Amino acid sequence: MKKLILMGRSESGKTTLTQILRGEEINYDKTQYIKFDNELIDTPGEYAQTNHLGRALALYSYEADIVGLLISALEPYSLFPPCITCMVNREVIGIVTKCQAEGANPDRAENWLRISGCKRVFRIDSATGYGVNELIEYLNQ
Ligand SMILES: Nc1nc2c(ncn2[C@@H]2O[C@H](COP(=O)(O)OP(=O)(O)OP(=O)(O)O)[C@@H](O)[C@H]2O)c(=O)[nH]1
Ligand SMILES: [Mg+2]
Repeated sequence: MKKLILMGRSESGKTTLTQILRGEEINYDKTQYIKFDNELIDTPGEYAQTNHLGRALALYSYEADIVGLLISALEPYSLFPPCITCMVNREVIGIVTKCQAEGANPDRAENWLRISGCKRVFRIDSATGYGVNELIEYLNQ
């Protein structure tokens, strides 16, 4: 699998997605620091939510093959500015999480990710498994 780094606000579902991709049981585990393994880099939401820490994310992206920007379909606004993908020289994909949660608005979240520069956007729901296989196939290509 290509090495993926996940970025997005707290509660956007980064850690849950890493658990799904590793085939682990889902257990809530607040991310306190940037966590590396062979195929995944999980980051705390606070890095995306804090201006000076956000710059560190751009540097960490060079440890990965692909950058995943996450927005939950429940989020009321996007943290990612327009055209932010040019900050890194890695492929950047968008991942909309919580697509099947009550009140989800995946179209709005996908639109924000496209404005930020993501050419490819995956829609998933880690609670139901919706869309996860498509993402795994893509990472294995
Ligand atoms: N329904 C639904 N719930 C999800 C999904 N992804 C995550 N959750 C839930 O959302 C909450 C936060 O998920 P996390 O994966 O811990 O979020 P995170 O982005 O890692 O958050 P930080 O570690 O704080 O940055 C947990 O209660 C998850 O069970 C999803 O796709 N669908
Ligand atoms: Mg986390």
